Amino acid sequence: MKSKLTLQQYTDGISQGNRVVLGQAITLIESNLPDDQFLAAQLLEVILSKTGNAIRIGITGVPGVGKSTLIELLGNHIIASGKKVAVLTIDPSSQLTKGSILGDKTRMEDLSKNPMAFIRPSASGTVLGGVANKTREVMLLCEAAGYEVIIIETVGVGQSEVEVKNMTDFFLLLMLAGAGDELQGIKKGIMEMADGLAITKADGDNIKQATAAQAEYQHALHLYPMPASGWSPKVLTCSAMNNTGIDEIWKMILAYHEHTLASGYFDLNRQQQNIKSLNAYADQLVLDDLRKFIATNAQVKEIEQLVKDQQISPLIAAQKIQEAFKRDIKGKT
Ligand SMILES: Nc1nc2c(ncn2[C@@H]2O[C@H](COP(=O)(O)OP(=O)(O)O)[C@@H](O)[C@H]2O)c(=O)[nH]1
Ligand SMILES: [Mg+2]
Repeated sequence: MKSKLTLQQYTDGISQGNRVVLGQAITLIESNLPDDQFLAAQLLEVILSKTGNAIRIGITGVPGVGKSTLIELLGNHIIASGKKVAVLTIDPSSQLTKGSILGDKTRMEDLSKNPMAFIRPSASGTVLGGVANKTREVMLLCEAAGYEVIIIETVGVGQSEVEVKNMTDFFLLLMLAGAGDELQGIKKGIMEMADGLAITKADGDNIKQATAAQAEYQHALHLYPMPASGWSPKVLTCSAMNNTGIDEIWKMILAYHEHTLASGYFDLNRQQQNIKSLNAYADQLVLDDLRKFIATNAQVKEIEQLVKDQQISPLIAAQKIQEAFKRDIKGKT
């Protein structure tokens, strides 16, 4: 599909907080057509000065822990305090199952009807530039459109939570009481990444267990060294069913925000995240060039044949390709 709007129309629409245009701009960003990508890059450049003002929250946890249900309530709660909220979901499995995003949509039905909210499932894993940078770009568009809080939901499996940690200010890990860490599929290192933990479904017969888990995790977190943020992660309990603990979660995020703004860590972290994003783009661009070179260069074909015939080792062959690639670049500049 060809993009129908001009750069000016995208920019104006987004500045006015026009949700339809915002949606179209996101589609543009997610497009793999070279023309669209060119326009998308320009758009991101133009809106840059209007970005960065939101509180960016990442929420992770195994499927079924209650992320979407909590986000619906938390989103409405934040909106009630007067802030516009955008929710982006990254679900690596959605491509296969096709079910979970639909499920999310229904569970966030209430929030999605709220004119102060914007909900968007992320592009699947096939987009150029990777899911992480695409999600980041979508987040920037939402900020330029006036959303003051961005919530990114990601499933706590695979690489995505590291990527989400790298694009958010506050990383919230949701846990179930009574299930061991292994059972929950929580990889080592995720706990250390969290700025806050919430034990979900603390309702009915589960309340006692949830409170016990809260103490247990709080103790476990104390054993970790103090994070660079200077903020010691808190553990809370919550129930979306009973609507309890939601305000506490929001207050924790605000306290973190104030704490890190005052210490300077907030800006430092954002700067480091910008550099990480730059590095990811740079890797991607150089890799694209290299792949193109490998696919088309005659000398590479000869080197490949030598590897097939066991005349040279793959490592030496790779070094030869690197040298040929460098010569090729030099020849062009
Ligand atoms: N008892 C109880 N069930 C909940 C709560 N929050 C979510 N659930 C249920 O847990 C299931 C998974 O919730 P969902 O939000 O889709 O989890 P996600 O996969 O982490 O996004 C759903 O059936 C919810 O109704 C809660 O606070 N209490
Ligand atoms: Mg979900």
